[in-house]
Amino acid sequence: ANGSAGSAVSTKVPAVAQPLAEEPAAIASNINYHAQFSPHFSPFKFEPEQAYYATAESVRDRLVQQWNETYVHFHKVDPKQTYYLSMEYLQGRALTNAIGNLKIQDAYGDALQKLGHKLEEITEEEKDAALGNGGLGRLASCFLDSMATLNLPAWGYGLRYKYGLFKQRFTKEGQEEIAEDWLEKFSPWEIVRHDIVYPVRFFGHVEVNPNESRKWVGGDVVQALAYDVPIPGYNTKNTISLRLWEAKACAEDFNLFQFNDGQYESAAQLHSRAQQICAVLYPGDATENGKLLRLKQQFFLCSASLQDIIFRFKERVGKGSRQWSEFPSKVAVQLNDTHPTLAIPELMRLLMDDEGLGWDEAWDVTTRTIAYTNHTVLPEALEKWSQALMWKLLPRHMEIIAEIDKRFVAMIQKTQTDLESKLPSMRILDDNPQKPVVRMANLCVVSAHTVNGVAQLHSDILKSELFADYVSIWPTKFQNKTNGITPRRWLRFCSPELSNIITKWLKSEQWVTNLDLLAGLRKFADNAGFQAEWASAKMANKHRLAQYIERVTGVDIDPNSLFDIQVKRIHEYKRQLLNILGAIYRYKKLKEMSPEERKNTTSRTIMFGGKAFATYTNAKRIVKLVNDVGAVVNSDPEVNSYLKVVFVPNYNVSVAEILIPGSELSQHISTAGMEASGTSNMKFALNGCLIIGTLDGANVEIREEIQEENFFLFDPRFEEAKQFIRSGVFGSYDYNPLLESLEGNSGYGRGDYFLVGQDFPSYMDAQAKVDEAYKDRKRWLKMSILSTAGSGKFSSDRTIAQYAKEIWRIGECRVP
Ligand code: NBG
Repeated sequence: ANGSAGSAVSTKVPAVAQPLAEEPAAIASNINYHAQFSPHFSPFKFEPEQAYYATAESVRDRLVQQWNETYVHFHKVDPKQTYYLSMEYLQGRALTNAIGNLKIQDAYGDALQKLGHKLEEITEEEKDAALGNGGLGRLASCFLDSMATLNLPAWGYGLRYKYGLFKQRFTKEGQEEIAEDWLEKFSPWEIVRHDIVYPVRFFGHVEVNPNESRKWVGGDVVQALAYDVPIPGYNTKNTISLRLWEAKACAEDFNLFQFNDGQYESAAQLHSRAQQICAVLYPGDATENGKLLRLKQQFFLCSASLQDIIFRFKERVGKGSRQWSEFPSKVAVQLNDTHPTLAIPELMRLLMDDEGLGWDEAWDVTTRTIAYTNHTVLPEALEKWSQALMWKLLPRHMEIIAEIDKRFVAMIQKTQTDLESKLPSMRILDDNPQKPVVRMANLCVVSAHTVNGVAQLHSDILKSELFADYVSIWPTKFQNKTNGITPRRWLRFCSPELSNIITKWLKSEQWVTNLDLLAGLRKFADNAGFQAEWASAKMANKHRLAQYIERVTGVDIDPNSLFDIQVKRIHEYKRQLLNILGAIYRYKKLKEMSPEERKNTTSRTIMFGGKAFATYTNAKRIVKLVNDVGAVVNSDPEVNSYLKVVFVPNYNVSVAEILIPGSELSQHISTAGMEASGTSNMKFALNGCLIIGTLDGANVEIREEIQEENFFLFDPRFEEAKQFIRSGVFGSYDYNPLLESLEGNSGYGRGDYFLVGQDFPSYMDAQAKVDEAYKDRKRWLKMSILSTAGSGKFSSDRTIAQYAKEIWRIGECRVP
């Protein structure tokens, strides 16, 4: 690896000639300096766009300084370090967050004012970094913020996609997807590390040496080049890295001979093949080509990251010597879902083929290093790769996977004979002659030292259903780590109004890093003064949201109506269909009422947001239905002061930062058992928004924390009755086939699989309770305050502290 060239890190940080500016005047001159001497535009132009880039660069100077200090400190202390491997990071914008975490908002606000700009305005110039699809990617980003804030020695690894999540536009036909070029100009938040480059191989074959050792050779080799994004912690010097890999071909790969012969395309063939790897987030995998590309991406992330991790492990040894058996006491690797599963055979390969370890030693190191988080039980989302494809792309890894499978089978046959009949579904390789596949989740469960779910209910389901057969072999392997969200982005910075009130009444800002302190608000829940301030902050946020809706959709919404929001990826199990059916029913009833009767109803604005995967037909139909309903309802003068239906286009992190603070009711109504956790539910609750939801994912725990009476449970009575039968109260006879016929779900897509019809009546009952509650302002405000007060548990600081203690076994490493 080129990365291994050069010497160890110098632990002496040369002092910066001038300390970074603290005073607004000095900051303004620093911003000016960047506008002039790091020019990206024509001179003498200082519109909001130029002001944004110059400001970002000036903030980056500070980050770079803290970042270097952090790197050197980690190097010196040499603690055990966690590496979070994820195919997705939904970072959103960075400027407000960086300035906020560094606690320099006021100085930067003043500095910009001197330069004729407003901080709030120039932050709008930043494009969202949307290198993720939804909850899983945003969770990874919240985790990075918490790792930095908790001063943990931890890094993220991911891919630097050129095009992130598509931009969503609506036409008469429905949703249209447009490529989102977030790097169109450039990102001021990434720094290319020209010295960090590793080769990554694809295809080729396995060579057996005379001494029986094996070597993967031939095929295509592309270079992985590191781009680092600084992740500052809140109120600490610690600034960690998100290292994103970009794929590059070498100069030698360019065939000059062919080019001069006029064969331009084939001359650059290897270059364009390398470029494809990081071209897009989640390439469509309906075709064989698409599948191959996705698998290449996954391997590219795993191989580059592990080479880098091993390089750092060796670098930190310095001149001394270190045993490979110590690797797990220096390195923890967390797999964010099965997407980076190839890290398992890749670590085995690097240890055996490059470092010369034997199987047993390599297996011991690998299994003590790697942990796996499961994020879904939906069968279609459990990754299975064709064995044929894997043999072709990764022949050495397939040998290793086959060996892991073989040893697993032998272990069962020897020590767990009662499980032999379960082997066909427990094995890693599914040798079904029709379609032999590798089951990635099984590979993770067999190889990882810890497997966790993302909410208590979900973790229970993993143990009782999806991974039930493994529990008796490894009873202590399975854990729960209920998800969390960063309180910085999701309250402190997105709702300064509410934050200030909280700080004022709690008489301290400690809650920002110790969210449990919000429980201290409970005693003010009935206090008229507090309620009035709370209501006015919420109202200010509703006004801001209404202005945004007007600007992007042209629809004029009433800030006095109940703001009811459902935002998340469009999926049948999330049941946006149930929500819109409810809206349709409400519209119909309003039409049937007399004008007098209407005056007694609660006015609502129902907002939807979320993207449908480009080839998911039913999801796109739902998007179209919501838009069509909105068009009719919003232009119906008879009822449109009582009901509006809006689809907010292009939902993303920065849109969420406007929607969530302005929300009063949010919907989390997935079919029970299908949403692993959900994380927006936590963001809404934290912002004093009430939840109408099913007993699914983290809703169960949110309801527990904020207390039942502050949560609109839309009770799936039918589900409860079935659950009652399933619990065995009426004997041990297997009633499942009978119950399933009731559900009409003998096959995915048949019958009312997601129980929309089944749950509709009880959903409408719950909605009626919402309307009643909203009419009683004091009661609603009290519930709203108690939602926030009960949200302490859902800080990603708590989640990450638990991972650090119970899975990674790492401790704080604070930069002095
Ligand atoms: C998603 C779940 C959500 C959960 C996030 C983060 C995948 C595969 N899973 O319920 O659907 O909140 O992960 O854990 O994207």
